[in-house]
Amino acid sequence: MSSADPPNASPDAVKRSRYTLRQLHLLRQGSTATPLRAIAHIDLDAFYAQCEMVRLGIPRDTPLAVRQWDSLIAVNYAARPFGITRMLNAVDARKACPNIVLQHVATFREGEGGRWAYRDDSFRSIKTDKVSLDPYRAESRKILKTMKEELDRWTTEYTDDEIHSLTQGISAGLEKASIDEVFIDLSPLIYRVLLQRYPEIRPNPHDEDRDAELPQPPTTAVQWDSEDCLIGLDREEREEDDPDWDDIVMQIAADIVRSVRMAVWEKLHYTCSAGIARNKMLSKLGSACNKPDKQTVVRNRAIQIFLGGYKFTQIRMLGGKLGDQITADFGTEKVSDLLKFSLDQLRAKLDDHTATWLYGVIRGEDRSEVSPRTQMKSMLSAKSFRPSINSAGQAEKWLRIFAADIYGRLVEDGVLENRRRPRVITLHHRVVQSRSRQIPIPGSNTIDENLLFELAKTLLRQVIADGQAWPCANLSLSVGSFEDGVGKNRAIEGFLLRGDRAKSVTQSTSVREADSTANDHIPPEKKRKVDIKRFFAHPPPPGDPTSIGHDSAQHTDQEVSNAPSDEPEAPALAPADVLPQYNCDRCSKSIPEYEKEEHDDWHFAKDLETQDRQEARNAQQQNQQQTPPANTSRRSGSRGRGGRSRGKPEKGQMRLAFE
Ligand code: DCP
Ligand code: MG
Repeated sequence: MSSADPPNASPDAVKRSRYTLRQLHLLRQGSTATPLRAIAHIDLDAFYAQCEMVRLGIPRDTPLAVRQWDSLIAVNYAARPFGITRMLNAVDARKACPNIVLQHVATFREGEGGRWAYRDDSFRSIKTDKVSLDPYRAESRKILKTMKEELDRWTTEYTDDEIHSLTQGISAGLEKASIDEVFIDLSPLIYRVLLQRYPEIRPNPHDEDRDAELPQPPTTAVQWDSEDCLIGLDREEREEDDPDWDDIVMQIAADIVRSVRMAVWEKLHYTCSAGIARNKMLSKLGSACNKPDKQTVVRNRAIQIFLGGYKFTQIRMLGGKLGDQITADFGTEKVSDLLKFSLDQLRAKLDDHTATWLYGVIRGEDRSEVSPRTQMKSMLSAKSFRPSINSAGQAEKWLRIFAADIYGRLVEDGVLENRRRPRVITLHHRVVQSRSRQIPIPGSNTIDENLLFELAKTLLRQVIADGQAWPCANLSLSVGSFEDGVGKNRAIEGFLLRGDRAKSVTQSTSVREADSTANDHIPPEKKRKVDIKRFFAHPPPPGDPTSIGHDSAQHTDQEVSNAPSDEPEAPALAPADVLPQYNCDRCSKSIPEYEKEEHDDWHFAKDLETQDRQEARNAQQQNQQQTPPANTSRRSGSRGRGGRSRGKPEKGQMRLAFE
């Protein structure tokens, strides 16, 4: 097969796909512009409950719920048939299921230092204890690591040398969305597998028309695993039709996700559910459809029927006032009803941007990116007091606990490796109304538990000196305004560079850190010469202009600053001497001719992304203008078909902060 095959040459000619070569190759960079994208959303089943089952070795068929004081915050699947939900309290849960295990979360305890522990009497110790989520965060980290390892295994196992050179440095992007859920952009990984399975689609400099439809894949049926839950096809589609490239992509995605879930089960004994679809919105709705321990595939040809069953108010951003307004304007909450309105009809009642965005969303369009670099902006540790506290001594005991809690989380965040550190510490306290005071964290000090405690005490003294400290009903400590440290900068360089060069930067910078004095004596000219030699030793990998070519030369300064100073030097050879160059009109970069197609694709994808982002921003602004802050919570959206509304926190229960 090649794109040189004439399209529609004769009735017997190769059947054409609905996708183009360009759309297929955009998978390589995980571009949001291709309809062939594959995104997975994986959500742990009854997460905190599973953590306790694993920790305590409790069999899966034993009903268990995790309690926080009298409330339930997680209910395992064995307990759910008894009607136990997070809405029940511990006493009612016990009535409904006398054999249920009610495990209290771990707590910090006033006066017992800064260490959390599981305690038999925590449930009646709300006055002296503070919840710790550390055990669940630790499990979450292990699960994430296992998922990454399994994805890496796919990256390394399923590539021959040619594919390696075509796809070097690219891998699946993973975004941690909360303590128990991740999004994975599988597109780059699937691209590798496709090239492996179908050598005929490997990039070819003679591909003339990249926008012509591809031939259909050389297969007549897709082998789905019997465990996969497939959403039925839209009305006009038929299962017996030959698969197109999107079906193949989804099937590979399902294989990868199944193996990731299996790895988590085999290594750590957690089950999780997944949704697989062409974007984040659809995959998230999908993962909630068949819980527990199942994966749901929303094929492109099934999107309309799938979404048609939802209320649009269940879709992200439509849960608040905007959703209410649309319901009132169009007299329905159903996606299927709204689909009957043309774009012009939507525009008649909504502003242009909202109308366009809504028109796309209910048709399953969502070009939001999976962004692996999401980071916490602040960390907070808090406690409410009933009755209020009245002395510095009492407050200080809690400050010690807050300092320990926050420090533990800073360590997880890489403060010891100097990846990131907070610059500001704030004490919040409530007497009648909430107030806060903050001070900078001195940059010269190593951050540890004691430093945080001392700074917190300083803030407390200031609050007391203000004369408005008691009776205190709520006290909390937070750190924020994070700055990146040396370690983090290195990680970003590794992210921006690709493949072997990224590896060599990472390796070399770590050497430099370990032996920085040894490198300091290398004179600048020496560093530059070695730099040029290394940089041109291999042609730069294809890809986006922000990560390759000229820009990356500046990174190579670091790459070479570790080169032994007595290393013999090869003559510098510029790529322009050996490869025909192409000058891009759009970004004025000069790149090797053979990368032109991919470079054009990059611009094409970026343009679409910019346009999407603008549309999303407009829709968000519109939503914010109409939605009061209380409704903007991550948890305000519902979980989809058969899903449970998160609603308000249960009585007596604080909404817990997620990462
Ligand atoms: N959580 C909480 N309070 C809430 C909601 C959730 O403390 N109001 C915690 C406990 C959950 C964890 O967050 O175990 C993950 O939340 P999910 O909504 O994913 O719920 P589960 O994982 O418990 O169940 P599911 O199988 O429905 O995902
Ligand atoms: Mg969950």
